[in-house]
Amino acid sequence: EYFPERKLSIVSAPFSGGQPKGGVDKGPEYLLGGGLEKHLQSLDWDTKFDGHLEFPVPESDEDIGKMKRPRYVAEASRRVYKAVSEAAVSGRFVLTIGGDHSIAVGTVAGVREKYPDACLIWVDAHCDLNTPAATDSGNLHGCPLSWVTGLAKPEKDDPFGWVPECLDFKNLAYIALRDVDDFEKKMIKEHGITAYSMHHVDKYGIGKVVEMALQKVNPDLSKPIHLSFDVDAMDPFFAPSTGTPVRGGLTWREACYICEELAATGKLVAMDLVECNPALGASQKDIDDTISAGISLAKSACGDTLL
Ligand code: 5AB
Ligand code: MN
Ligand code: MN
Ligand code: MN
Repeated sequence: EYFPERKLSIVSAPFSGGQPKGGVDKGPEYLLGGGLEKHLQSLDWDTKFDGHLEFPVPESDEDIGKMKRPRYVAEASRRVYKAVSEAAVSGRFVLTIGGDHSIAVGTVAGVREKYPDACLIWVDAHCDLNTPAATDSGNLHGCPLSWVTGLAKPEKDDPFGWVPECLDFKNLAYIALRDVDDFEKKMIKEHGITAYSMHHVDKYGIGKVVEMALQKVNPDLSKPIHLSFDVDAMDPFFAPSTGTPVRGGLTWREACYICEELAATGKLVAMDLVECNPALGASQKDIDDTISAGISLAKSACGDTLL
Protein backbone atom coordinates (compact mmCIF):
# COMPACT_ATOMS: atom_id res chain seq x y z
CA GLU A 1 0.00 0.00 0.00
CA TYR A 2 1.43 3.28 -1.13
CA PHE A 3 -0.59 5.84 0.83
CA PRO A 4 -1.44 4.54 4.32
CA GLU A 5 -1.95 8.13 5.46
CA ARG A 6 -4.12 8.93 2.45
CA LYS A 7 -2.31 12.10 1.53
CA LEU A 8 -3.05 13.55 -1.89
CA SER A 9 -1.89 16.55 -3.92
CA ILE A 10 -4.08 18.24 -6.46
CA VAL A 11 -1.94 19.76 -9.22
CA SER A 12 -4.03 22.20 -11.21
CA ALA A 13 -2.89 22.78 -14.79
CA PRO A 14 -5.28 25.26 -16.43
CA PHE A 15 -3.66 25.03 -19.84
CA SER A 16 -5.25 25.18 -23.28
CA GLY A 17 -2.26 25.77 -25.59
CA GLY A 18 -2.10 22.19 -26.84
CA GLN A 19 -5.21 22.68 -28.96
CA PRO A 20 -7.15 25.57 -30.52
CA LYS A 21 -10.35 25.72 -28.42
CA GLY A 22 -10.65 28.13 -25.52
CA GLY A 23 -12.20 27.06 -22.24
CA VAL A 24 -10.33 23.84 -21.42
CA ASP A 25 -8.14 26.02 -19.18
CA LYS A 26 -11.28 26.52 -17.05
CA GLY A 27 -11.55 22.78 -16.38
CA PRO A 28 -9.76 22.91 -13.01
CA GLU A 29 -11.85 25.81 -11.75
CA TYR A 30 -15.06 23.96 -12.58
CA LEU A 31 -13.88 20.65 -11.15
CA LEU A 32 -12.86 22.35 -7.91
CA GLY A 33 -16.03 24.46 -7.94
CA GLY A 34 -18.01 21.24 -8.31
CA GLY A 35 -16.66 20.11 -4.94
CA LEU A 36 -13.77 17.88 -6.00
CA GLU A 37 -11.76 18.43 -2.80
CA LYS A 38 -14.73 17.93 -0.51
CA HIS A 39 -15.61 14.67 -2.28
CA LEU A 40 -12.08 13.35 -1.86
CA GLN A 41 -11.99 14.43 1.77
CA SER A 42 -15.19 12.50 2.38
CA LEU A 43 -13.24 9.45 1.20
CA ASP A 44 -10.76 10.19 4.00
CA TRP A 45 -8.06 11.81 1.89
CA ASP A 46 -5.96 14.63 3.25
CA THR A 47 -5.99 16.94 0.21
CA LYS A 48 -3.35 19.55 -0.55
CA PHE A 49 -4.09 22.19 -3.14
CA ASP A 50 -1.66 25.08 -3.50
CA GLY A 51 -3.39 26.99 -6.26
CA HIS A 52 -3.30 26.89 -10.03
CA LEU A 53 -0.04 26.61 -11.94
CA GLU A 54 0.74 29.61 -14.12
CA PHE A 55 1.92 29.34 -17.69
CA PRO A 56 3.76 32.25 -19.27
CA VAL A 57 2.84 33.07 -22.85
CA PRO A 58 6.04 33.45 -24.87
CA GLU A 59 6.55 36.74 -26.68
CA SER A 60 6.82 35.01 -29.99
CA ASP A 61 6.02 31.41 -30.69
CA GLU A 62 6.28 30.65 -34.39
CA ASP A 63 5.32 27.18 -35.55
CA ILE A 64 8.23 24.77 -35.62
CA GLY A 65 7.54 22.43 -38.52
CA LYS A 66 3.91 21.45 -37.97
CA MET A 67 3.99 22.09 -34.22
CA LYS A 68 1.65 24.86 -33.04
CA ARG A 69 2.67 26.93 -30.00
CA PRO A 70 5.69 24.69 -29.33
CA ARG A 71 7.46 26.96 -26.82
CA TYR A 72 4.29 27.66 -24.84
CA VAL A 73 3.37 23.97 -24.61
CA ALA A 74 6.91 22.83 -23.82
CA GLU A 75 7.33 25.34 -20.99
CA ALA A 76 3.86 24.63 -19.57
CA SER A 77 4.50 20.91 -19.51
CA ARG A 78 7.91 21.51 -17.92
CA ARG A 79 6.15 23.37 -15.09
CA VAL A 80 3.65 20.54 -14.73
CA TYR A 81 6.59 18.12 -14.62
CA LYS A 82 8.19 20.04 -11.75
CA ALA A 83 4.95 20.27 -9.74
CA VAL A 84 4.04 16.62 -10.31
CA SER A 85 7.49 15.25 -9.50
CA GLU A 86 7.65 17.35 -6.35
CA ALA A 87 4.22 16.11 -5.21
CA ALA A 88 5.10 12.50 -6.02
CA VAL A 89 8.47 12.69 -4.27
CA SER A 90 6.74 14.10 -1.19
CA GLY A 91 4.90 10.79 -0.92
CA ARG A 92 1.45 11.94 -1.94
CA PHE A 93 -0.96 10.55 -4.49
CA VAL A 94 -0.88 13.02 -7.38
CA LEU A 95 -4.14 14.09 -9.00
CA THR A 96 -3.43 16.42 -11.92
CA ILE A 97 -6.42 18.27 -13.32
CA GLY A 98 -6.31 19.88 -16.78
CA GLY A 99 -6.22 21.46 -19.04
CA ASP A 100 -5.65 19.79 -22.37
CA HIS A 101 -3.75 16.52 -22.68
CA SER A 102 -0.45 18.11 -23.73
CA ILE A 103 0.21 18.52 -20.00
CA ALA A 104 0.75 14.76 -19.85
CA VAL A 105 4.29 15.31 -21.11
CA GLY A 106 4.78 16.74 -17.63
CA THR A 107 2.71 14.25 -15.66
CA VAL A 108 4.30 11.20 -17.29
CA ALA A 109 7.81 12.54 -16.76
CA GLY A 110 7.00 13.82 -13.26
CA VAL A 111 5.47 10.59 -11.98
CA ARG A 112 8.46 8.62 -13.32
CA GLU A 113 10.89 10.75 -11.35
CA LYS A 114 9.62 9.02 -8.21
CA TYR A 115 8.39 5.77 -9.82
CA PRO A 116 10.67 5.00 -12.79
CA ASP A 117 9.03 1.66 -13.52
CA ALA A 118 5.41 2.87 -13.31
CA CYS A 119 3.08 1.56 -15.98
CA LEU A 120 0.73 3.94 -17.72
CA ILE A 121 -2.93 3.21 -18.40
CA TRP A 122 -4.08 5.74 -21.01
CA VAL A 123 -7.87 5.95 -21.26
CA ASP A 124 -8.81 8.01 -24.29
CA ALA A 125 -10.63 7.94 -27.63
CA HIS A 126 -7.23 8.91 -29.07
CA CYS A 127 -3.66 7.60 -28.81
CA ASP A 128 -1.92 10.97 -28.42
CA LEU A 129 1.17 9.34 -29.87
CA ASN A 130 1.76 11.51 -32.94
CA THR A 131 5.27 12.83 -33.43
CA PRO A 132 5.74 16.46 -34.47
CA ALA A 133 6.57 15.12 -37.93
CA ALA A 134 3.54 12.82 -38.13
CA THR A 135 0.79 15.05 -36.69
CA ASP A 136 -1.78 16.27 -39.22
CA SER A 137 -3.36 18.89 -36.96
CA GLY A 138 -0.20 20.28 -35.35
CA ASN A 139 -2.13 20.29 -32.05
CA LEU A 140 0.26 19.10 -29.41
CA HIS A 141 -2.41 17.53 -27.17
CA GLY A 142 -2.29 14.79 -29.80
CA CYS A 143 1.45 14.25 -29.29
CA PRO A 144 2.41 14.00 -25.58
CA LEU A 145 3.38 10.33 -25.66
CA SER A 146 5.76 10.76 -28.58
CA TRP A 147 8.41 12.55 -26.50
CA VAL A 148 8.26 10.51 -23.29
CA THR A 149 8.50 7.26 -25.26
CA GLY A 150 11.42 8.52 -27.33
CA LEU A 151 9.46 8.20 -30.58
CA ALA A 152 10.04 11.91 -31.16
CA LYS A 153 13.68 12.95 -30.99
CA PRO A 154 14.01 16.66 -30.22
CA GLU A 155 16.68 18.39 -32.28
CA LYS A 156 19.18 20.82 -30.84
CA ASP A 157 17.43 23.91 -29.36
CA ASP A 158 14.06 22.16 -29.58
CA PRO A 159 11.75 23.43 -26.79
CA PHE A 160 10.97 19.80 -25.94
CA GLY A 161 14.63 19.03 -25.43
CA TRP A 162 14.04 18.92 -21.65
CA VAL A 163 11.76 15.87 -21.83
CA PRO A 164 13.32 12.66 -20.52
CA GLU A 165 12.71 9.47 -22.48
CA CYS A 166 11.12 7.74 -19.52
CA LEU A 167 8.33 5.46 -20.73
CA ASP A 168 8.94 2.05 -22.26
CA PHE A 169 6.24 0.90 -24.69
CA LYS A 170 5.94 -2.31 -22.69
CA ASN A 171 4.63 -0.22 -19.79
CA LEU A 172 1.86 1.46 -21.81
CA ALA A 173 -1.73 0.25 -22.24
CA TYR A 174 -4.57 2.01 -24.03
CA ILE A 175 -8.27 1.61 -23.30
CA ALA A 176 -11.29 3.04 -25.18
CA LEU A 177 -9.55 3.93 -28.47
CA ARG A 178 -11.73 4.73 -31.47
CA ASP A 179 -10.14 7.61 -33.38
CA VAL A 180 -6.60 6.54 -34.19
CA ASP A 181 -4.46 8.14 -36.89
CA ASP A 182 -2.69 5.96 -39.48
CA PHE A 183 0.74 6.75 -38.07
CA GLU A 184 -0.45 5.79 -34.59
CA LYS A 185 -1.88 2.49 -35.86
CA LYS A 186 1.47 1.75 -37.43
CA MET A 187 3.31 2.50 -34.15
CA ILE A 188 0.94 0.26 -32.17
CA LYS A 189 1.76 -2.62 -34.54
CA GLU A 190 5.47 -1.92 -34.83
CA HIS A 191 6.08 -1.54 -31.10
CA GLY A 192 3.54 -4.12 -29.98
CA ILE A 193 1.76 -1.61 -27.78
CA THR A 194 -1.07 -2.98 -25.64
CA ALA A 195 -4.20 -1.35 -27.00
CA TYR A 196 -7.88 -2.02 -26.39
CA SER A 197 -10.35 -0.16 -28.56
CA MET A 198 -14.10 0.18 -28.03
CA HIS A 199 -14.38 -2.92 -30.21
CA HIS A 200 -12.60 -4.87 -27.48
CA VAL A 201 -14.76 -3.30 -24.78
CA ASP A 202 -17.84 -4.50 -26.69
CA LYS A 203 -16.39 -7.93 -27.34
CA TYR A 204 -15.00 -8.78 -23.90
CA GLY A 205 -16.69 -6.35 -21.53
CA ILE A 206 -14.89 -3.71 -19.54
CA GLY A 207 -14.07 -6.09 -16.66
CA LYS A 208 -12.08 -8.43 -18.91
CA VAL A 209 -10.43 -5.54 -20.76
CA VAL A 210 -9.02 -4.02 -17.57
CA GLU A 211 -7.88 -7.45 -16.45
CA MET A 212 -6.15 -8.10 -19.77
CA ALA A 213 -4.52 -4.67 -19.81
CA LEU A 214 -3.06 -5.20 -16.35
CA GLN A 215 -2.01 -8.73 -17.26
CA LYS A 216 0.00 -7.27 -20.16
CA VAL A 217 1.71 -4.31 -18.51
CA ASN A 218 1.72 -5.24 -14.82
CA PRO A 219 1.16 -9.02 -14.57
CA ASP A 220 2.01 -9.56 -10.91
CA LEU A 221 1.07 -6.01 -9.88
CA SER A 222 4.69 -5.41 -8.92
CA LYS A 223 4.77 -1.96 -10.50
CA PRO A 224 3.09 1.32 -9.59
CA ILE A 225 0.27 2.48 -11.87
CA HIS A 226 -0.30 5.92 -13.40
CA LEU A 227 -3.73 6.54 -14.93
CA SER A 228 -4.15 9.25 -17.56
CA PHE A 229 -7.85 9.81 -18.20
CA ASP A 230 -9.05 11.96 -21.10
CA VAL A 231 -12.78 12.56 -20.57
CA ASP A 232 -13.35 12.09 -24.30
CA ALA A 233 -12.85 8.37 -23.61
CA MET A 234 -16.43 8.56 -22.41
CA ASP A 235 -19.29 8.73 -24.84
CA PRO A 236 -20.34 12.34 -25.57
CA PHE A 237 -23.73 11.40 -24.09
CA PHE A 238 -22.03 11.41 -20.67
CA ALA A 239 -19.19 13.90 -21.25
CA PRO A 240 -20.22 16.28 -24.02
CA SER A 241 -18.13 19.29 -22.96
CA THR A 242 -14.81 18.30 -24.46
CA GLY A 243 -12.78 19.50 -27.42
CA THR A 244 -12.60 16.39 -29.58
CA PRO A 245 -15.70 14.28 -28.82
CA VAL A 246 -16.03 10.95 -30.61
CA ARG A 247 -19.22 8.90 -30.65
CA GLY A 248 -19.31 5.34 -29.40
CA GLY A 249 -17.39 5.74 -26.18
CA LEU A 250 -17.40 4.36 -22.65
CA THR A 251 -20.52 4.60 -20.52
CA TRP A 252 -20.35 6.42 -17.20
CA ARG A 253 -20.14 3.12 -15.37
CA GLU A 254 -17.49 1.61 -17.65
CA ALA A 255 -15.35 4.71 -17.13
CA CYS A 256 -15.78 4.64 -13.35
CA TYR A 257 -15.17 0.89 -13.31
CA ILE A 258 -11.70 1.31 -14.83
CA CYS A 259 -10.79 3.77 -12.07
CA GLU A 260 -12.31 1.61 -9.32
CA GLU A 261 -10.47 -1.47 -10.50
CA LEU A 262 -7.11 0.33 -10.70
CA ALA A 263 -7.67 1.81 -7.23
CA ALA A 264 -8.45 -1.67 -5.91
CA THR A 265 -4.99 -2.91 -6.96
CA GLY A 266 -3.48 -0.68 -4.27
CA LYS A 267 -0.85 0.29 -6.86
CA LEU A 268 -2.34 3.47 -8.29
CA VAL A 269 0.00 6.38 -7.56
CA ALA A 270 -1.25 9.14 -9.85
CA MET A 271 -4.15 10.17 -12.03
CA ASP A 272 -4.54 12.82 -14.72
CA LEU A 273 -8.03 14.09 -15.46
CA VAL A 274 -7.99 16.16 -18.64
CA GLU A 275 -9.93 17.75 -21.49
CA CYS A 276 -13.03 18.96 -19.55
CA ASN A 277 -14.00 22.11 -21.45
CA PRO A 278 -16.83 24.01 -19.74
CA ALA A 279 -16.99 26.45 -22.67
CA LEU A 280 -18.27 23.68 -24.94
CA GLY A 281 -21.56 21.86 -24.97
CA ALA A 282 -25.10 22.79 -25.95
CA SER A 283 -26.41 23.66 -22.50
CA GLN A 284 -25.61 24.13 -18.84
CA LYS A 285 -26.64 20.51 -18.37
CA ASP A 286 -23.85 19.39 -20.75
CA ILE A 287 -21.31 21.24 -18.65
CA ASP A 288 -22.70 19.98 -15.35
CA ASP A 289 -22.77 16.40 -16.65
CA THR A 290 -19.16 16.55 -17.84
CA ILE A 291 -17.91 18.02 -14.58
CA SER A 292 -19.84 15.50 -12.46
CA ALA A 293 -18.49 12.71 -14.62
CA GLY A 294 -14.96 13.98 -14.06
CA ILE A 295 -15.46 14.22 -10.32
CA SER A 296 -16.89 10.69 -10.24
CA LEU A 297 -13.82 9.38 -12.05
CA ALA A 298 -11.53 11.00 -9.50
CA LYS A 299 -13.60 9.59 -6.62
CA SER A 300 -13.48 6.13 -8.17
CA ALA A 301 -9.70 6.37 -8.58
CA CYS A 302 -9.46 7.44 -4.96
CA GLY A 303 -11.12 4.32 -3.70
CA ASP A 304 -14.86 5.02 -3.69
CA THR A 305 -16.16 1.47 -3.53
CA LEU A 306 -19.87 2.36 -3.68
CA LEU A 307 -20.60 0.02 -0.78
B1 5AB B 1 -6.69 14.34 -27.14
C1 5AB B 1 -5.77 13.83 -33.47
N1 5AB B 1 -5.17 12.53 -33.35
O1 5AB B 1 -3.49 14.53 -33.49
C2 5AB B 1 -4.66 14.90 -33.60
O2 5AB B 1 -8.01 14.91 -27.00
C3 5AB B 1 -6.64 14.13 -32.26
O3 5AB B 1 -5.84 14.75 -26.03
C4 5AB B 1 -5.89 14.39 -30.99
O4 5AB B 1 -6.79 12.88 -27.04
C5 5AB B 1 -6.77 14.45 -29.76
O5 5AB B 1 -5.00 16.06 -33.79
C6 5AB B 1 -5.99 14.81 -28.53
C7 5AB B 1 -6.66 13.85 -34.68
MN1 MN C 1 -8.82 12.30 -26.58
MN1 MN D 1 -6.03 12.74 -24.96
MN1 MN E 1 -10.03 15.73 -26.78
